[in-house]
Amino acid sequence: MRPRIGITISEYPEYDGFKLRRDYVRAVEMAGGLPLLLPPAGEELAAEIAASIDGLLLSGGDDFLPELFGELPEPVECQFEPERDRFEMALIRAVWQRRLPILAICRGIQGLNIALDGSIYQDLTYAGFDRIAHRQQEDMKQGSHPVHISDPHLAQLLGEDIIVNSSHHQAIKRLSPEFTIAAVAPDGIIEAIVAKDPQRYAVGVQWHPETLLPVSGLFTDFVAAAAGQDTKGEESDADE
Ligand SMILES: [Mn+2]
Repeated sequence: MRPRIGITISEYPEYDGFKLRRDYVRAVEMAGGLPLLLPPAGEELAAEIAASIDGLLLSGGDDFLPELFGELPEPVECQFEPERDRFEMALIRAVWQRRLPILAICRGIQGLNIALDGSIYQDLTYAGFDRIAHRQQEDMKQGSHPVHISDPHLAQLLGEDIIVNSSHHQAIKRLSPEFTIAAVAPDGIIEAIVAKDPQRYAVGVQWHPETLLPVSGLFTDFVAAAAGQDTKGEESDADE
């Protein structure tokens, strides 16, 4: 049986529906996972949904409401997904409690950080970060800015100095106490985080590995963790 990978999806108010770029589904499938889409639902369903998956992939999307991290809105242009925000906060905390593997992409890394007591910059330009274009003009199939990866496990998978794609105007401000910085851009923006607890698999990246081919090592590593084959060698399969 393939590990069941729950993938969060975006609100699509124009259609009174939901949407997801197919790259996420393709990457999970190619990495050996069973992709299952998780639309925003009632917060009270989060625990039950967490109990029915083996790993959580937090996909990209629009901006988080500032009230979720205790800030008033700044005069910046944002697009919000309030229903999705509420559901994802509950889902992330339920999945965290179950200690399931998590891979968080773009909006996902921000949500993971917010749900576990971190905060984000509401707009990088407004916050004074203007040295690097984190909203690249290039196609997302190619990279645009460098990141330095300091986490040994991610560096082994991806390399220490790599070029990533970038399509975000927000980023982590106050890091959640549950995480360690795993990669930074030259302007100091946090581009990846990993769980402090080595017994947990939780990786967040600010870039979009799902659009890069061949399928990123991040996905195979995450799906293997969800399958219970810990690639870090710190947990044994016999634990369950
Ligand atoms: Mn970036």
